[in-house]
Amino acid sequence: MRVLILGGDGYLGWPTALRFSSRGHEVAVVDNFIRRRWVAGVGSDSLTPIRPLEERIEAWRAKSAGNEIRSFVGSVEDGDFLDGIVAEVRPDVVVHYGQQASAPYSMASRQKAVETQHANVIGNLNLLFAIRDHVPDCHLVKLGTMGEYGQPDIDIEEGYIEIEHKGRKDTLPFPKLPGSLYHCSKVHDSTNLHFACRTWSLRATDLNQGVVYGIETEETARDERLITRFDYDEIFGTVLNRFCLQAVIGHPLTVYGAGHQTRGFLNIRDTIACVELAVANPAERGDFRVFNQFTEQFSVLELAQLVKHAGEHLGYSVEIQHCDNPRVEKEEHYYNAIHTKLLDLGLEPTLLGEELVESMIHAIERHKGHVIESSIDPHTRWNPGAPVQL
Ligand code: USQ
Repeated sequence: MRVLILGGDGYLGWPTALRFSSRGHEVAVVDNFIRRRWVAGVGSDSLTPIRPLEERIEAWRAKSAGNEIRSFVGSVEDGDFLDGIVAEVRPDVVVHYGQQASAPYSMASRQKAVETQHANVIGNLNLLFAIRDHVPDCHLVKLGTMGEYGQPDIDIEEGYIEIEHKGRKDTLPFPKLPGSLYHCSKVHDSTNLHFACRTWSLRATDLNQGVVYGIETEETARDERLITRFDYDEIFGTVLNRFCLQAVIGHPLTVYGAGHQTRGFLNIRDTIACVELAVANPAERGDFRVFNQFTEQFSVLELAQLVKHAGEHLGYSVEIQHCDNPRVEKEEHYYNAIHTKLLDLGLEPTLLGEELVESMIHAIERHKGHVIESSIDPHTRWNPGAPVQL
């Protein structure tokens, strides 16, 4: 297959490119390196020393005995650029990771909120038109987020819910309660994708992914030059990655508020497995499929306790600190999200346990000299006008 990966220089995009290339597919990646610049702009850097894209691609060619990955440098927000690439590559599959993926970034200022929604919504829209005009049979695999649903007081279904209302019944998109302006952008994307599938008979799978953790995949572990990025700062780091790093450098674990916020989580290795499964089992023409892509639910406090336990087992002294919650989010809530569709396709989850946390801690130890500690504590408040709760 010809596989086009948007955001192919990123945390998940790069390992995905390696996986499809290792399976013998023709892979092309698009990236404008904005994630590298965004992270530098908030005063941080990837913990892992990632190489420039061309060096990574060269290292992969050497390691894989000649596999080529084509690269295109530019922004998905540039509709003519993206249109030209889709016309040239004629992909069978597009995997779209090329977005601003941080909730705190989108809440930091008006400019950053506008930048997020523009990058995400316009980039996705440009892609839908390019697919319609050049490769209408192509399967679009788009990264969505579990955060589109929020935390309603009912079970969360996979994309759709059957509703009975005033004696009539229909199956409709599950209601959305996004938790940040970033999450709102993903809701807008889902609406546009669904519309494009209904109107132009495109085929798309929206992977509503939970919070990803982990540092390496089968392919990135094959050579130091193939490593993927690992963020731990307050804006771009996700919670379990942050806690593991905090344990290693002796920083108290930053639990926001009570810590009973519950989310779906998955290992980076499972992200790649889920994308492979979605690609191997494409949506039908006209079908907008939604998969809830996570393997286990945890509260933030449960994760902190797990990291404390694993860290102490390795000889670290680990303190859990309940900070004033910089976000506006429920800290006590019901949470039960259905996630059977990927399991039905054959996903074998990598379950989180102390051993896995210890292996992450060991991987972090190798790079701890690069940590920029000033980027860790939370400063980005969802509602800067509200009084701080101490
Ligand atoms: N949290 C802490 N302490 C921290 C960092 C976070 O308690 O140091 C809490 C947050 O308040 C939140 C939870 O942990 O309740 C998750 O936060 P996160 O920063 O790990 O993840 P989030 O902002 O939700 O976003 C991440 C990815 C995003 C993806 C989303 C999936 O950055 O791209 O869409 O996870 S989901 O959470 O299911 O919406």
